[in-house]
Amino acid sequence: MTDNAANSDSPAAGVATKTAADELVAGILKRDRRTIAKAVTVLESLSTEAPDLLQSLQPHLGNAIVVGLTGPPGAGKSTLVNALIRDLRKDHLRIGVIAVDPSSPISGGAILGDRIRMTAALDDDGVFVRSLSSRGYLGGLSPAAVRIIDALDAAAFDLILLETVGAGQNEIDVAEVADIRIVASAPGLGDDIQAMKSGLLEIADILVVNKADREGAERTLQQLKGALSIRSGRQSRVPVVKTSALNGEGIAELIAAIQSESAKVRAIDPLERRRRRARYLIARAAADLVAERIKSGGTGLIGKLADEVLSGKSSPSAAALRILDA
Ligand SMILES: Nc1nc2c(ncn2[C@@H]2O[C@H](COP(=O)(O)OP(=O)(O)OP(=O)(O)O)[C@@H](O)[C@H]2O)c(=O)[nH]1
Ligand SMILES: [Mg+2]
Repeated sequence: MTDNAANSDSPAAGVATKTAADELVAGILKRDRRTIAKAVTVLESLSTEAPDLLQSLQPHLGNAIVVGLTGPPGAGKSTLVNALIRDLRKDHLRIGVIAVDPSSPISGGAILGDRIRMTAALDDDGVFVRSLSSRGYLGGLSPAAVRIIDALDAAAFDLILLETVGAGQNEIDVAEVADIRIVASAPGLGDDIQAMKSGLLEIADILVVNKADREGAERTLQQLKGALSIRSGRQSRVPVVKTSALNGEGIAELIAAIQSESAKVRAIDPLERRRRRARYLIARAAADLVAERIKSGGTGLIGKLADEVLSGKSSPSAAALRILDA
């Protein structure tokens, strides 16, 4: 993938991309499905019109609520998305879906699977689904997802469901850009609770035990409740919902939990919610840059601190703080 944005340096190219961006925005505001798809592709691949498009979208943002749905591979996230779409459409809510395809070997076939399951809604103008592959994004997967959120927000989707596998940090990060975070688990994934570790429990606003129709669901539910009960503050009050995405059990309760969280999100200034996403993107970029500098810097302060960490005189965090304060 190349960064075509560099081509827009000449004044003529600037005018052309501005016009192209305005046309895209006009189509998005009319909720034209093909234009939305085109705009999403422009933002996904950061093509020439992307910077102008992002700017032109700004006055039309702030309505959508982004719901991150994450959890171990095979927990039933895509099936849950499908079940949620089915029920939410009964209330005429417009639903956008960004599915970050898993690359895990456990569910290697899921890319096609997700498309097939979700295409049930493809002739419905109130639903838009885009799958993103986990690799090859200029500037990273999370920034690509955040850009796409803007296009779907302007296209008046009320809820944007962001499905990611809670496996690597990048995927958890994607869920961090959400206004509401749902973490799904299911019995029989091996290490039930273990699978929820690596920070997943901590980020959840709503916990789901899916596959309620399977043996062991009640045990997983009790394990999760047990894990929450020893936590304090907000985490101890996180609702745990048992669902069967296959037969629809518990989906109404899950939607009620989402609505209850949405009410809290609506009380926050939309600009502040978008600023949080921007801060997150800057923090990510900063972390990458700082790490690169530190890893390549062998002399000066960094070299001295490396020796101190090596000898046990400084801890890595104490050394990091000294670099930030320098
Ligand atoms: N019995 C039962 N099976 C389910 C349920 N929900 C999903 N499944 C099945 O579990 C398998 C995985 O479902 P997916 O929806 O692809 O799971 P996922 O979490 O999206 O998986 P990845 O995207 O690969 O991480 C599929 O075979 C589903 O049919 C459920 O409630 N009950
Ligand atoms: Mg999936």
